[in-house]
Amino acid sequence: MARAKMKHARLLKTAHRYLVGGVNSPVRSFRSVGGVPVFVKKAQGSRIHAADGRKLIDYVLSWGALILGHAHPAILRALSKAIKNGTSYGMPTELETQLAKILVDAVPSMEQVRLTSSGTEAVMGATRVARAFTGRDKIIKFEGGYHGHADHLLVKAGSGASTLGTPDSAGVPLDFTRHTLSLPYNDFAKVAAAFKKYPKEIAAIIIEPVAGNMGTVLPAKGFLKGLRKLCDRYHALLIFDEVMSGFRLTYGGAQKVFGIRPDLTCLGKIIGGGMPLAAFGGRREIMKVLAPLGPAYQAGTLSGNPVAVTAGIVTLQWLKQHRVYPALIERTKKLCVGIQDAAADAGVPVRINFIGSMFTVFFTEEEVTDYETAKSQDGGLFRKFFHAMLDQSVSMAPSPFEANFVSVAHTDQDIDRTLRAVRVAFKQL
Ligand code: KE4
Repeated sequence: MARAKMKHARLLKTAHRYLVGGVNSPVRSFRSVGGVPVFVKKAQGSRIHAADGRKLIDYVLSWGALILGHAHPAILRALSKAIKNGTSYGMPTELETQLAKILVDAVPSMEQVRLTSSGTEAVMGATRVARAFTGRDKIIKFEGGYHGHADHLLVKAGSGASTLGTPDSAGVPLDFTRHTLSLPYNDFAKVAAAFKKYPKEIAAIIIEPVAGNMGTVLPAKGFLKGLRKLCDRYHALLIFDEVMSGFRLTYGGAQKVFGIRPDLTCLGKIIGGGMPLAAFGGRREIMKVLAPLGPAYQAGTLSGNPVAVTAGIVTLQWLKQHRVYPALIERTKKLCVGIQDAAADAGVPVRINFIGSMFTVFFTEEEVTDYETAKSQDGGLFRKFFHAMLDQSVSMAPSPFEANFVSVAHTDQDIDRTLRAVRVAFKQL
């Protein structure tokens, strides 16, 4: 193991010279868990091939994008053909219309969509459309919710229902967040109070219908329905940020599972099949405020490029044709119940939140229903567990505030092997 870590340390040292923190996205740096990040050489199915030669069972899966597993043959075949036609034209293609139709057919609340290259851009577009459509400025988000790194959504947790946002990042002017209210997830009373305080000023609520960025946290019974009613009552829009949950729980959005129809939906990750592609969309009457039809500007050089769109089309067609969800959900449940049983046998306090094929192991006795309770977990235990699993060649999300994912490429043998590693890891805590 020491040699493996030295290999990554050497790669990190060189990376540090040219890349800030040696990475292109902070969470990959292992800052939350300590130690040296794993550099990957390649990946296949449920495995990543680390630079040190080890093959790790992967539950990060490019942060949820790879529901079919790494380097899926159908995607590779389609990409190798598509790339021969060029990589990007900056002009419309039939492929984009085909993907848009697939999304509209799969997500009934989306009558029209706009494709982007990242979830951040999709959320930026959706919140701008909501503000343009309603003519209002304020946005409600939830503590522990992450919607990409747009200035106005990098907001510190609010202390009260009507506390206007303060930046949660350097470089974000106070003015840019003063229209953002950040409230506790699952706290309906606080949301109702905010609408009471600002009855004609709130453009939208943006929420992860299943939270994944405080760890996996499910909406309380009736919470999403309550938000829908408040938005209807105060003529605000309900935005579901399904960048992570879209096509993760079922074919379409979590909105189908919970039976709630948002006004706007953001998608990403899975819909790009591992390529840079995201989307936002909603009712035609709302989306028509968007340029070139309306006054709300949004654009992107590589938006809807044929290579990324091809990966998205193949992924979504595969998900629709192969009915992958029942087995995927069953396998995820087997893993999570197995971890819970192992924790009980080892006397380790854990709470596991899981839905569809996403899960988080929280080292706490408390039920985790929001960011506060997510923060009650024992970070030290998490770090030890994370590294004990990595030392046994199981790669999990390197942060206690993230979700893990299972792909259709994960076999029962992978799950059994993971559970054996879990039992060893719990003994080391
Ligand atoms: P991107 O800009 O990273 O494509 O998407 C932003 C985003 C928006 N909405 C939700 C619900 C998301 O989960 C994300 C991005 N998720 C993180 C993982 N928690 C991406 C990983 C990273 O930041 O490196």
